[in-house]
Amino acid sequence: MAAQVVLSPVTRIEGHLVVWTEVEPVRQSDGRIGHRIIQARCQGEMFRGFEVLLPGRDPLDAHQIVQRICGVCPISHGLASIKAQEAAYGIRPTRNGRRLQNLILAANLLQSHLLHFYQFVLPDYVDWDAARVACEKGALLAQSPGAGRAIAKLLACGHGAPPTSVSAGRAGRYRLDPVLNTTLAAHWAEALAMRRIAHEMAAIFGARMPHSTSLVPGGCTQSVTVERVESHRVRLERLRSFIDDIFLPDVVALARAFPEYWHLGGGYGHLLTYGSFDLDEAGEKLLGAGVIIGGRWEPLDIKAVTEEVRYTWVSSPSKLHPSQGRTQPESQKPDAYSWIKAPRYRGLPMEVGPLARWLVNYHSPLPSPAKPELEKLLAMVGMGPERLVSVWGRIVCRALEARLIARHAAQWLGELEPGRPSAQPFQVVRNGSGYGLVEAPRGALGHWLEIRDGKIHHYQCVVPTTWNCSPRDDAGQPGPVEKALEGLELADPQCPIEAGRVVRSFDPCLACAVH
Ligand code: NFE
Ligand code: MG
Repeated sequence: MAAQVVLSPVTRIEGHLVVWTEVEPVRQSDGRIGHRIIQARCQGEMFRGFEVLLPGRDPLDAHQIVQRICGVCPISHGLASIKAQEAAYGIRPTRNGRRLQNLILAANLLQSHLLHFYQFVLPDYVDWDAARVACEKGALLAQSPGAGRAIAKLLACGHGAPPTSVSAGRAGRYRLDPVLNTTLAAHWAEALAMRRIAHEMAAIFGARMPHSTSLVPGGCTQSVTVERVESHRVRLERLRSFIDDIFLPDVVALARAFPEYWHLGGGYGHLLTYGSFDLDEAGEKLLGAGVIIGGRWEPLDIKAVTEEVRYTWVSSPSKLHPSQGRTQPESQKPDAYSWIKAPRYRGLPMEVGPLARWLVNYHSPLPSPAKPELEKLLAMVGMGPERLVSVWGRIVCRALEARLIARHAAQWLGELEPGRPSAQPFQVVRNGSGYGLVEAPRGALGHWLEIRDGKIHHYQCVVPTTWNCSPRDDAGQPGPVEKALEGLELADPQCPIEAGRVVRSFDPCLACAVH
């Protein structure tokens, strides 16, 4: 008989996501009775209304206002808005301006990727109580003095325990050996310090974090000085050594300890990316744009994006392209179950995020730095590329990406030209339109803007978590996270940690999703 298992709240980040699942009993390989998820529904529980409050305002306020969609990925929203404005005003950033925009976005992305693995993923796998006990007893000090010292320091400085997962403390669900368990717990704390460094890097050129005040259409108002470049460089070097020596090895070690998650949480495998980090005026990207549908690479067609709303609490029409999209809240709509819209690409639910960026580039006919990096990683963990559409695939691609972006950030920093202009002069047009596509840490982000009589007339955002956590569409097709949960077995429905691990591998941010 089917029963319901509800995860709420699911995320350890902004916003409220509830996952409703229907489960049926199933006999597990060890003979015990577990439960299998038959179907899942993602519910975004709140309404934000940025698309409603922007019309009527000065277009130059847009990139400030939209950064408030999120404190975790504000730079992505700011840049999507700036790119939409640059298209409307007919300008491009200066060389310094483009590199500064890249560097601020890169710092924000590195901060976010560390946050995801250490603060959101680890509490699902690390037994924090065991780490604390090991540390208090001093039992591990002899085996791993570094880990023991880091934990002792952490407890002494009052950070306390990380937020517990829905299932933390349940015996038998954790299986890391004590040294690795304690080491990862210590890195949880070290990652907090690394994230502060990343925020400082973003603030050096972004003027403040979160919510930069220096980003403008055409570049950045912060000038390039030798002092700023050096101040950024020392921080980036520190961050790079943490990413190379600790982050990536930690991800691989955790994946080795829980190898079944290479086979769990896959879903459709339809992937979409707009391409990330502009390398030149012509629009060449570090990681290219594209989609994968049914295992095959295709070029991106931005006209194929629509948003469906049959199950969303809005009364506006369905299947509109975002340049025409509307957001009219309707909390009493029959059958609707989420404030999140359902973006679709040619009618298909698409997963976005680091996995999409890396696998699209891996299968792309064009050269990409993602190919050799992924090849090496897959050889190291002994998996084929087909295993990447999984919990570990998402997490491993995020770590590889952190390493690649940090490396390129060092190059962009070296290419800055002190004394040269960081921004392009421009005029706000009285009438015009444009859209801006960015890869946010969590995936493809688009802002569509129309200006009439010098004011914002129309503004729509289609956001990474809107794609991933979308509800069913008009045809009843589940969203990517809903699909990834289908068939997943839960050992104990009172403690659905397997479902938490799958959902959190997408790194959902609900404040962004409902914007
Ligand atoms: Ni609130 Fe965001 C990112 C964006 S996710 S974190 O990354 O855009 O939907
Ligand atoms: Mg929207």
